[in-house]
Amino acid sequence: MSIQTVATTPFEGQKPGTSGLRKKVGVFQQAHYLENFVQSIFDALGGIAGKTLVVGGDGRYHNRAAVQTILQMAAANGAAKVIVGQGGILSTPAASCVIRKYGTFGGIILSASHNPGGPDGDFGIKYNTDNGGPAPEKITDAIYERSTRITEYKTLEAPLYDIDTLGGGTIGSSQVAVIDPVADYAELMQQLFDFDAIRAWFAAGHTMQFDALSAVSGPYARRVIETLLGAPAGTVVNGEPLEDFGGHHPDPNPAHATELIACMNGADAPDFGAASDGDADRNMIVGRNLVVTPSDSLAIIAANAQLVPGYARGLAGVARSMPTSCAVDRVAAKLGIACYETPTGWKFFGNLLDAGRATLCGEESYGTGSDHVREKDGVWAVLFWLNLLAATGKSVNELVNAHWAEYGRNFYSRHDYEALETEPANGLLQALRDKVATLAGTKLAGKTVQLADDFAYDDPVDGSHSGKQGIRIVFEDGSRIVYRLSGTGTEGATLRVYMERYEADPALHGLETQTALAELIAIAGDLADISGRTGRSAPTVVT
Ligand code: VG1
Ligand code: CO
Repeated sequence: MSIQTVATTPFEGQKPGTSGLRKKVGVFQQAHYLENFVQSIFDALGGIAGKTLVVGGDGRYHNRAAVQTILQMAAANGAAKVIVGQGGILSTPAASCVIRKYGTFGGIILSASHNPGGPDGDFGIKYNTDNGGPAPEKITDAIYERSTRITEYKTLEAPLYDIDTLGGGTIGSSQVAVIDPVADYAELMQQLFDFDAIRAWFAAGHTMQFDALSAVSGPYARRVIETLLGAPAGTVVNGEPLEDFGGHHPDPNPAHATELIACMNGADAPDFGAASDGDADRNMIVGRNLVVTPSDSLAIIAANAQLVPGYARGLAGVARSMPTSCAVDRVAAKLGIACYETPTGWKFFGNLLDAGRATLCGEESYGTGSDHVREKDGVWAVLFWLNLLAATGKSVNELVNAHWAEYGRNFYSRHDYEALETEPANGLLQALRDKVATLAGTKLAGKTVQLADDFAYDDPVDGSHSGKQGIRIVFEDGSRIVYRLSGTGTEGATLRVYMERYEADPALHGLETQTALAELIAIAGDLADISGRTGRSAPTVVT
């Protein structure tokens, strides 16, 4: 085995987006492409000599090959040790858990999350720091900067390492530990939730369907929900992680998790339905004929956290991304705790969690989590709901309706326009940016605009500034429209339009969401001239 220094030239566009670098598999398969990015990570960190890294991914196509590349490069760059999930598998929250538990320098997570997989699908890579969370912008900027100037990378000429057999070994002069990808995570879950109560809930005959969408949550959900909590075998469906997710689009929302929705709307639906995404950091919570919006889920979790052992001590604060509905703000106000509003992307929660300012965090995009790790966590959210069901004896529908009765309902929807041409999409956003300066105080379709801006965030912990995080239009009645471009897509541009309206009157809580938001949807379309600028008469995905 010898260390090779390979000459290379920069690739364009190795700029991490909302959550790491995501590209088509074919892009990653180009000679030197992955190597350039991995070396840029190592260089931006000041080298990894003597350090311990965690490596794993969601098992999608190219995961195994990428793990081998990273092992060889870590060894050539002098890493003391690499901890790898067996088979190259680690869900995103499990990777965060392992980094924290073993106090490693950081970790590399291989995933394109909810994006489809397979040879024609997407692949992705991101770096997480020693707190277990996604690298903050100053590090991702440094990685990108390095990638634009890279001239060489180091790798080890070595046979493929056996990542399927548990245990220790060496590659070059680095140690390798192949670990059970589920064990540490399952142990952490047992510290947070009332497993006895949930076991009793299942033993009493309650039923559940967890749809893993053939992605990485399968092994985690099976071990925790079936093995440890005693749910019958078969509770977890599509539980085998497949390289192409069995053709599923592994995004847990009503548009993509159609099998689960059909099941939960059926005559003999189970009591509880849930799904998770490609890398198991997202979750969807479903009752009979009811999908709980992620924003409501965050609010309900916050409002009932005292029922869950790991959170019974109370919440330091809560945080949500800007486009996420304000439902949790009402809970925070009632609890008398802080509520932070951050830009989209989990990396912005890290400082708040580290500083003990927030205990729970959430995003409208089916992401919920807490200070137990530094990623959003799909299986954790499902266990939280199971704990609430077990502790209250109530159904999902009862919990949601009681929440709305107490706090009012924030009707909420996101409209995605996918695979737009980049130029017109950028033009649409720029035109809005130009408009917002003069919108406050004016009326749109009879509604007075209270605030209009391009959201910017000043991190209260380290003072870092993040601008241009989305156009928001807030009306005097508290309803909102938000526009932003996705930072995780791999094809053209994706425009996301978010609409929210608060309704206090319980008599109106049963309205259908799109009906309840019709006025705002019309204003959003007109203000941005969505159909004129994009040529689309309807969104691609409505959630
Ligand atoms: C999307 C979501 C965002 C989430 C991000 C990563 O980003 O909107 O809330 O944090 O995906 O989630 P964007 O830039 O496409 O809107 V995951 O599960 O893809 O790591
Ligand atoms: Co994900």
